[in-house]
This record gives sequence, C-alpha cells and structure tokens, in this order.
Amino acid sequence: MNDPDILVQAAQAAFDAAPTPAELENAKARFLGKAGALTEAMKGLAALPVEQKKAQGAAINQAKQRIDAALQARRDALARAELERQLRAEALDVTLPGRRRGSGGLHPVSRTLMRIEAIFRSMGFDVADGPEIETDWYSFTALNNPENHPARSMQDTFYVDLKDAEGRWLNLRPHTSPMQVRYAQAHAQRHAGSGAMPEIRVIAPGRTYRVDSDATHSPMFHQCEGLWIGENISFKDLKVVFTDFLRRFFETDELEVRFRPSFFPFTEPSAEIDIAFAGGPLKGRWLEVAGSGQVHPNVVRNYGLDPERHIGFAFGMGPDRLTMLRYGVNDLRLFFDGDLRFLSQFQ
Ligand code: 2NL
Repeated sequence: MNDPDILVQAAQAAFDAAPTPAELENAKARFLGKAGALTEAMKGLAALPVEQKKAQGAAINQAKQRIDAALQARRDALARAELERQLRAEALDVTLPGRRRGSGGLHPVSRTLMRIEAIFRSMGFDVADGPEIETDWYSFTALNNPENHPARSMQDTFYVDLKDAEGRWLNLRPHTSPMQVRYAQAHAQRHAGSGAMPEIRVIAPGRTYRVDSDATHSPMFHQCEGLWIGENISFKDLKVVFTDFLRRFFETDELEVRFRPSFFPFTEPSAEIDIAFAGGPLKGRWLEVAGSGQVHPNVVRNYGLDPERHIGFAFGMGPDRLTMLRYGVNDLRLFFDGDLRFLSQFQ
C-alpha cells in the first residue's frame, strides 16, 4: 500500500463505491484520517534514505491532492444526485390548467328581492329589517288578529319552545308585518310631539315561516310587504304605486292589473291584486300576486299613531311566486332544494 498510485486508485474506488455522504466521509477517514493510509505513507517517509525521501514525498503529496480532488468530485456528484432526486419527487407540471373555485352567484329569489328593493327605493321607500323570531304581539296582536284566530294555531304557526324575558311565547314570524310594525313604532317615537310627522314609506322583505309544505308551499318562504302612511294616503295612491311596481318588475306596460275586494284582519277595506300578461304562455289568465288594503285603525293605533290623522295603505306579496312567474318555474321547492343544476341556470 505504499505505492502512491495504488493508493489513489484504491481511494478513487472506495469513494465511487460510497452510496451516501456519510459512507463517503467514512471512506475519507480510511485514506486521509489520522490513521489513514496516506498518513501512514507519510510516516513511512522517515525511514527512507535521504535520496529517496524527496521523490517519494513529492509523490505522496501529489497523491494527496488527487485523493482530495476525487473526494470533492464524489461529494459534488452525491449532492447533485440528491438534488435531482428531490426535484423529481417535487415535480410540478406548470402547464396543467389551474383548479378554479366556482365563482358562485345570486339565488334567483335574491335577484327578485334586489329588483323589488331597487324599484321601491326609486319611489322613495326605505327598506326595513327585523328579527325572524318574534313575539305573539308583533306577529298577531298588533295586526288586529283575534285572540282565537286559526292563524295563531300550532297547525299554522311554528312556535319556538322558549319564552322571552317577559314570559311571552315566541314564534317564527309568519309574515313580514312585524318588521313594519317595529319600523312604524320607531318612526312614531322619533317624531312624537313634533307638530308635523313625516310620512312612513317602507318595504319589509325577508324570510317567513308557516306549517305548510307541498308543490306550492314551503315551510320557509319569502314575503315582501310595503307600508305608506301619511296625512291622507289613499287607495288611489296604492293603485298607482303597485301598478307601476308590477309593470317595472315584469318589464311590460301591457300588464293588466286588477284590484278585487277581499278581507284581511289588518286592513279595511282590503283587496287582492291580480295581474294578466298580454302575451307569453300565461297570456290572459288572471294570476293573484299580492294582498293589500287601507291599514286598519287598530293597527295604526298599535304603531303609536292616531288613526284619525295617520292614514295609508299596506300590501304584501310573495317574492318566491313572483320569481316563478318571471322565470317560468313550476315547482316552488326547486328554489330551496339547493340543487346547483337548477340554481346555476340563473347566473
Ligand atoms: C297576502 C296578504 C297583505 C298586508 C299584507 C300589512 C302590514 C301591516 C299593516 C297592515 Cl304592518 N297590513 N300587510 C296587508 C294586506 C295584505 O298580504 O296575501 N300576502 C301575500
């Protein structure tokens, strides 16, 4: 093992055979370490005659340089191999198309509510909001519903198994009227004592709940009511406002509108509002779209206002049904099943 050339060949072979950096460092120790073959060869120099020392020393030094170079080359090769292995493991195909997130969209009933709000806002109406869980007083009593009216029964109204702080039973509001009562009360309070009270002009859109479920009724449905109270707002004003609304909502001036006498506990007189299209699949058929009437004096009193001075009208419509008519949908349940095959058609 004293021949420097053989030493270089042996080191080269050992380094090339080392499969990992750790094993390479072990092989290095065998040649360049304290007790390594090259170190031993250096020690051997001492025993040589002077005339051989110089040549052998130079040969050993040269062998050390070649072994160092072989070591460094193997270190580089192992590092390169490791890098390539990592790159292969983490390969990214940058030409693959990205996975998009669906952009979502508005529910058809939301679109209808937004249209209703925009049209009424343009006529000077405010938009009210309010709780979906209500007291008996706001859902029924304030609206002049008799104490034993069937609408109050558990067959028709969802009761919540809870009482409020004053011990009153709570229900899921069966119509949006409570929002209008709250709005009118707040308005009356804000302007109490001031000589001239500004008009109340508001719509109240939102979710409502009744014990009812078939192709044309959903236990959760939508309502939008409207209220215009002033010094002397008349049935004529109701006809103008609501006819204008309907023609703008359905985007046709040919729409026929009919007010047909009816009864509601909260209005007197009351009228059902029917429409007939001049064309299309429903041409000429009278369709009921809303209820309306002059707000009953008892209800005006419950707003905290004097029914002799504050007179006006209210109306209530079903945005779900208006959406069905506008888009030609024949089953109400489609709106609330959450099937994207149906819903995405409105985007
Ligand atoms: C219908 C009937 C109607 C009202 C709702 C109302 C609200 C207040 C006072 C008086 Cl706060 N009236 N709302 C009036 C008449 C009819 O709706 O069949 N809706 C779909």
